[in-house]
Amino acid sequence: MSRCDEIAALTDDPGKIHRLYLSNAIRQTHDLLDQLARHAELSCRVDAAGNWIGRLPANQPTDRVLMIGSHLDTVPNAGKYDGLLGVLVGLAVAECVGSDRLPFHLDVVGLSEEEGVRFSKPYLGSAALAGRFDPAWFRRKDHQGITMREAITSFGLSPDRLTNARIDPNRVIGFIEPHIEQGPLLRRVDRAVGLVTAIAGQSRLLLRFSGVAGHAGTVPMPFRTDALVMASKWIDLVAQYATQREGLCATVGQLHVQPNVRNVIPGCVELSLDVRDAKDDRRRRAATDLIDMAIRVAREAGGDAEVIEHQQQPAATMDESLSNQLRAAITAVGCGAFDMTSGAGHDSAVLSDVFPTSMLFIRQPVGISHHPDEDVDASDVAIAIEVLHHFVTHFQDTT
Ligand code: HGY
Ligand code: MN
Ligand code: MN
Repeated sequence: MSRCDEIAALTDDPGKIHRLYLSNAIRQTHDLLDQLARHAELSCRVDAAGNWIGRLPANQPTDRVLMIGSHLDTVPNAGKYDGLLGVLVGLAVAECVGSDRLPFHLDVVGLSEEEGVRFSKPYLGSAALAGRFDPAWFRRKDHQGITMREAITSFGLSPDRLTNARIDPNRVIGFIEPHIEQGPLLRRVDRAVGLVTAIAGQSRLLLRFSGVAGHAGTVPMPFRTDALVMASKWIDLVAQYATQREGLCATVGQLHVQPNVRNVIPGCVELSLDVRDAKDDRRRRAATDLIDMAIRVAREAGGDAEVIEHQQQPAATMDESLSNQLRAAITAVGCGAFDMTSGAGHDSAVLSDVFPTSMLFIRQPVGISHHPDEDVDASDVAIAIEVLHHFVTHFQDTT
């Protein structure tokens, strides 16, 4: 818990918690993790995608590896635990194993970019490990106009080596991601930890509403084609649509208004749409319906709406054998197992496509996340460490 506090102070935005992909705060976090991990006799490295990896070597020659970890980046004004806690739980498990060592390497992984804040592209670190990194992403720019290629280079890494970050799936016994729950369910069912069996899919879109900019004092109301008025009508419809469908979440979280001036009618609005559902067909249908609604609203107002970008992450199922062993470990430490679906996205959704992957959720007393009030009880974290220590020391490789 004190390590979480210490790393929370390593921020790109003084007074708030924010660790942006390949930023100074991330570098400081890597340095601190290096110190902690080396003290526990882990060997540390940062791969070409900026993932931090600390290895507790196996007790005998092998090239097989079990990975435990989560992401190190955060949303702006974040809490202390989303992502980071999973990395530090992994480190604590390696410390518990200590000199006993295991018949496989134990890699503690701090993934570099999960939230997608810097380049509007989530899961970069896990995509690199999975061999799914698309070189076209190098050209994406952050809000300062810095390309991903430039950011990687100025962090001291080599974009041309990025494909080397891929880990051969044949060497991977499994990836386990401990993570705070980010919701209220475990508190409601009174469980310290939960076993994630599936992760909801996501559609992340960028849409543009186009109208006509003009003078705020001279264009009479009936003659306006105000892009922000169109966007506002549609945002309300998005919320109504999702509210009427159980299991569906739809969020407009980002707006860029042009010219964004107080005395000019907005001529153009670009906005994000985030759609989630555990069922991919329902999510896809919702995205299509909401796009159609945007076009209709815009045309009725004399303007236009179009989709600029459409990213998707399908729903993911966790590995059955790993999950069964995690469930057995939860029971072995005296807790009741509880299976659940994750509404939040995680690197595990990407990794589950290539490695046996499973997730352990840790209860949150307030059930709030992506917010500075994010919290977790030390006693629940201790249980998660105990579960994973039991899991790694009793692990049966069935791959
Ligand atoms: O957006 C998400 O679900 C995650 O927290 N990255
Ligand atoms: Mn998050
Ligand atoms: Mn997270």
